[in-house]
Amino acid sequence: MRKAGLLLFIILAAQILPAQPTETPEQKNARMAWWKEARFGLFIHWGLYAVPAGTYGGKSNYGEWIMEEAHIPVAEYEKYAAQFNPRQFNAQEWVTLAKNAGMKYIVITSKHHDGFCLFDSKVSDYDILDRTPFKRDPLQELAEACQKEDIKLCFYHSIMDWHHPDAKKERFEQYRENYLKPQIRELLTRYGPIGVLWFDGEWIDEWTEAQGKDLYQFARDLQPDLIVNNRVGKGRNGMQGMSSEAAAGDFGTPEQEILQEKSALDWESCMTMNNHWGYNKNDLNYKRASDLIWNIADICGKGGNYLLNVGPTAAGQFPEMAVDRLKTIGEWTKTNAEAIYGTGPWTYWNEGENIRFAQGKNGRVYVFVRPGDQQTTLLLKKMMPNLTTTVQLLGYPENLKWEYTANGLLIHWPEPAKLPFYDQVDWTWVLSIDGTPAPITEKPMITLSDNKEVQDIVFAREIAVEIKSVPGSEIHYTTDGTEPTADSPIYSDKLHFINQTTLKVIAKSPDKMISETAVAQLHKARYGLELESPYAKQYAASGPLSLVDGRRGSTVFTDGKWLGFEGQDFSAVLDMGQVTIIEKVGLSCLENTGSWIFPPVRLEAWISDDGEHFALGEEIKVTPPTSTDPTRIRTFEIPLHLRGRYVRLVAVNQGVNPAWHAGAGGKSWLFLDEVWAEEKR
Ligand code: FHN
Repeated sequence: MRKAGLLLFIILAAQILPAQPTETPEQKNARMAWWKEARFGLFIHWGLYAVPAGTYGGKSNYGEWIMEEAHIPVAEYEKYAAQFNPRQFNAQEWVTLAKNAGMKYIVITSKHHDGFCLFDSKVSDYDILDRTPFKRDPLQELAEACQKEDIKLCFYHSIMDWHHPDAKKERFEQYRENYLKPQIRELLTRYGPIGVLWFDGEWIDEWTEAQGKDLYQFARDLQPDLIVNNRVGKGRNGMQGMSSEAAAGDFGTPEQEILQEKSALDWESCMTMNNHWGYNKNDLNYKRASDLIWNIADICGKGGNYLLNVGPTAAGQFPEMAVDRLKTIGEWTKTNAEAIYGTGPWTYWNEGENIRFAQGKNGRVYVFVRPGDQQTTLLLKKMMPNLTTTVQLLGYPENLKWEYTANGLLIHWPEPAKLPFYDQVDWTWVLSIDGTPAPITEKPMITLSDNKEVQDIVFAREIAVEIKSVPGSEIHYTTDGTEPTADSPIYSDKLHFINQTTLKVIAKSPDKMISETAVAQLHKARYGLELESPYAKQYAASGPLSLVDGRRGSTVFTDGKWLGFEGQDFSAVLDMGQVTIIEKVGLSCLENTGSWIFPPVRLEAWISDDGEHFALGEEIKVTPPTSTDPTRIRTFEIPLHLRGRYVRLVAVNQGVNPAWHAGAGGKSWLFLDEVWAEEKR
């Protein structure tokens, strides 16, 4: 009886206790060490979408989303599999190109959103072995080549799946338990040690943070040393990519962007070389190698990793323009390896726009410099030399001359023709210096009278700001956007503004270096505006006055410039300040139906002299979209030529997504930025 009781206790305990003891920070750091050291990896988006190569139905701007964006029926899309026969695929060649570029790991799409598996899955026949004439497992061949070249093999795997019939709504649990997790098991038990599982497509309504935590643990139980990105759960903050530390996943994933400042968190910026992740034969808009190199420098200064993407062709080759850039990058990483791998953020991460710092384990500070053409000297204000300081330029045979002046460390630059890579445009050179951080005055803070910090604000008629700094420091400022210096006006009391202003402020304590510059953009609203409809807090821009600050949102709906209205009409009253002839009113909105963002179905303009009694001036109807077209910004204007002081602008939301839409019946969004009224000149 006792034995049975003990056995029962062990079984019950196994169900309750976590599969693995909670990892200590030291254990996590040990697990992440190779990844942090690696700094630079290759992203590969490869699949059936390489067959149409971006073109379908007379349009040619597609990438790996072609099945969704071109509304290709599943049965038709599946036919690409019979054409997918990458005879020129050579795993060794791909791995060698990555290694010679200085990349230490490769993340390849084992399955993207289209559901096609680039490996031989036993839980599906929608894979490269069963559906294509290729009959080989490229992931197996890559695993062998990566092992041979000491490159970490990693997999990108999409949670979202447009092909599997269960991957939505009430049958999603069956998909997750009987398909998604079994495939993760295949990927983690068949190809040897895997460096990273890079999840994506987590934004779907069916996926939850709890499922993410479960999938994270499921994967780590299969390979305890595995690293998993933060898209395994729902913690990601849009394309900015970072999440709270409590969220599932080991690192943040900024996409097509780099963090604004250094971060002590683990993060990796993923970017394309051109404008598409998947191969688009018409997209020749590749970034310059020197710009891709500067991204590495910028990321080194901010303590992150760089995952740079290539979209191979259906024949199995990297596009020539991608190969060209990988080779140039490789020359740079080879020369500057000691500044890239295993370094971390220094005390300061930058000095202006064209200097980044990184700290080496050897105590030396690396300075990434992207100078102008006629560079003869370089002034570093944030670094103090020692008596024995040497300044080396990596790849250059002699130490550089320097002197320490009142303004900082002045370094004499070699003659251009003597520089390594001197013929490259906008090149990044790297210095190695055994200097120490110069003491710097703490950055001042620009606040409103309620002590709320101001960085970017819209005001109606006037605004007053105060500047706070460390006691004993002198505060200097400019209001024309120029950089303040010790010769700029001294701040003594509250500043008042009635016009658009860029306020820049520095502080200077005795025996310390001038502080970083604090900047506040003060935007004056072009009109009085009273917003009459509630907007979503997660799409609030800088508040209602963002609609009349003259700045427009981009096509990225998460850029912080748009006001979002979920299932809600928009209504606001513009105050022209006096009775006048109002020629027209207008607004700009975002159309991104893939993200449930639709244009209004009707616009109305109502006029009033007193702000109380309004009469309908004009209304226009808008034809709703009938398909998911590329994201665009749309502008609408209503001609009025009417006398009045106030104009109420109403934009009627279509309410719910139309029947043709993947999210049919869901609440439609209105994203608006900039509403305006034009007076008779
Ligand atoms: O939808 C995907 C996209 O196709 C691509 O895979 C990128 C790469 O990170 N991730 C998603 C968009 O955020």
